[in-house]
Amino acid sequence: MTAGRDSVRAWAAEARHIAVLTGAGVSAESGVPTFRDALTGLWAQFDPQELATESAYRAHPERVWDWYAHRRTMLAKALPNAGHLALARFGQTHPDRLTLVTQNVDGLHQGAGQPETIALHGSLMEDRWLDAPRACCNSQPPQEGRPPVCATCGNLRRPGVVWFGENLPPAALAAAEAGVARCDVMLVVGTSGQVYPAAGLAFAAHQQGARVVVINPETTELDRIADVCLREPSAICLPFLLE
Ligand code: BJW
Repeated sequence: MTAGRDSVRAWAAEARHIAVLTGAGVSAESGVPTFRDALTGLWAQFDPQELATESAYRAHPERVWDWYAHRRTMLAKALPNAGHLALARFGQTHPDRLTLVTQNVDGLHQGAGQPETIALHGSLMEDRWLDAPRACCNSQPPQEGRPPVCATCGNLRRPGVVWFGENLPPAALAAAEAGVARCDVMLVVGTSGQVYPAAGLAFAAHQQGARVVVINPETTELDRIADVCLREPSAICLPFLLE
């Protein structure tokens, strides 16, 4: 693997279509914690099975709702960083040449000016009904509470994110797959590549012959299919590659 950041910059400039898959690391420089970083990642402090599954929510709705409420509060202070902004500027300048797919639920790509971002794992800033809403759920606003509940049937609001064991939004996954199918360069940025089906998008790009570039200060599960691994923070690397 001899190509470096200058080669990748040239590939990006020449590419017909670039697919980008981002993960939590792209927001690390905005102060948003990742999941799996050994010291600072959310899963270093919390057990995902006790927080990021539907069964955990049904068992302990207050605990899980509070954890998400805390993360929402933290996120309210976060701003897009130079990596988000570089991607957004590229998308604005070359709207037909970019498919931006994120696993992040923080809305920072959209906030940077890329509203077409495909959000595979939902949004931390939204919520929805846990069970299919009945007429009573929609005819009156949910009570204030933690979590909000329909006063008539007891249905709960839940965070609008995708938990383990849940299907990804079908339209988002289909749009991501279609964008990847068009790409000749794929940037895999700030993700450990451990979570599927998102990580499978990089394998699809590799199998169709696209150049795959991993941007991450650490090693990842996807390095073995990468043409190049750039061991840099994304807020430094992406502006160099795309501007
Ligand atoms: C930097 C940096 C800087 C730091 N610059 N980089 C196939 C094989 C095996 C398992 C499965 C499979 N298919 C499905 C599964 C099961 C499961 C899964 O993948 N499990 C694996 C973990 C083993 N997948 C699912 O359950 C998915 N659903 C599904 O497949 O449905 C079908 C189904 C139905 C029924 C039964 C089974 C299957 C859903 C996955 C949902 C993931 N949800 C979460 C939580 C969202 C809500 C919340 O926020 O609380 O999504 S988990 C968490 O991981 C979050 C993330 O989006 C996701 C990915 O994490 P990410 O972004 O990669 O973060 P990290 O922390 O892992 O990595 C950060 C990286 O950044 C690191 O590498 C750093 O080095 C780097 N970094 N600073 C650049 N400055």
